[in-house]
Amino acid sequence: MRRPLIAVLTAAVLCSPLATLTAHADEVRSRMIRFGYGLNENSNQGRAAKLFAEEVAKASAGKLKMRTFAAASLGSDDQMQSALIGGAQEMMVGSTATLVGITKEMAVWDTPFLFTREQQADAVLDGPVGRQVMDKLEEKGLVGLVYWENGFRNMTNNVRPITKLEDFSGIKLRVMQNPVFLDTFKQMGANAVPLPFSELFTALETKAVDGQENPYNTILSSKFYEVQKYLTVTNHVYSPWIVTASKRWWDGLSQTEQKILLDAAKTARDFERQDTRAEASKALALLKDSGMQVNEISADEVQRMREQAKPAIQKVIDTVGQPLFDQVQAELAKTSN
Ligand code: KDG
Repeated sequence: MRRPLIAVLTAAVLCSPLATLTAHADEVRSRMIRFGYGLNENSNQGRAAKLFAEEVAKASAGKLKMRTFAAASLGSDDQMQSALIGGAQEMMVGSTATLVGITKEMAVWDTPFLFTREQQADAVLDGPVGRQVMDKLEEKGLVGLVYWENGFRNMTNNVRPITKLEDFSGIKLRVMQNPVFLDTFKQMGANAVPLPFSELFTALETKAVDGQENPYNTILSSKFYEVQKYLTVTNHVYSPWIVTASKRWWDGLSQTEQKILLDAAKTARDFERQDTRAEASKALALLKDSGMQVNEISADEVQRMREQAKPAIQKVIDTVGQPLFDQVQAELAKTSN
């Protein structure tokens, strides 16, 4: 019996290379995804990682199995970044600051005093220039999905309360492995010591360094209050985290699999920002209860810090280029309206 023309045409299309591509575009295969991060499981970073994995499993009917690895168990941020580039690990969340050696444009987010409110950071990071900087990762073998929030960074140390610029003098201060942080705190008069986050608690405990700077949530979840006496509220930098994937691995995913991961990363981002902000004020109260001596640095002294940080800000401009720096400033100006 002659088959209707439509049946013949349908069969031809379904067996065509286009159909095969389309089928692959929709395919969701069983995969194990290793997602590494540096903070403890009981932290804002850990809670967001857990939700991310749950959302991925839910959206893929359990086919995409994301296993989360806390406390730098897969390595420090820079080690995990290398593992993603080499294809030895699929995904991670970590600091943008440690990516500067891979993609120099990431340094723009380390600019001292760039943001003064979280809402400014959300608008700029989730806007066109945040995406533009993230896309620069691809040429180095990484795919940026979304930014999460580490938060505004504050100073802790065991030598003295920081009440004025001169109090930084001589403090051995651990900083992230990043030239802007190194320059900023050298300008402040501290003896800046770059170390991976995974080595920080031991360095504080053994007095290899006197102090460090991180958001309240991190100071609490990493138990720095056990080895740090003074906490000074400086809010000197807003730190983003960034969720990244191995490009070598990502490019092998179907469009549906990529969309599942991106949508889940965005859901986890929105949760993580809310959780981080809600927990930050609680963390500060708990740090005070733990016996840390907390002080606010005056607006005049913050202004002196801003002045002192100008050469470091110029170094950011020299590193990322004036056009990108100006683009970020233009996006920032839109948020204040
Ligand atoms: O792995 C931990 C890092 O992602 C992040 O917390 C970086 O703030 C950071 C620091 O001080 O190293």
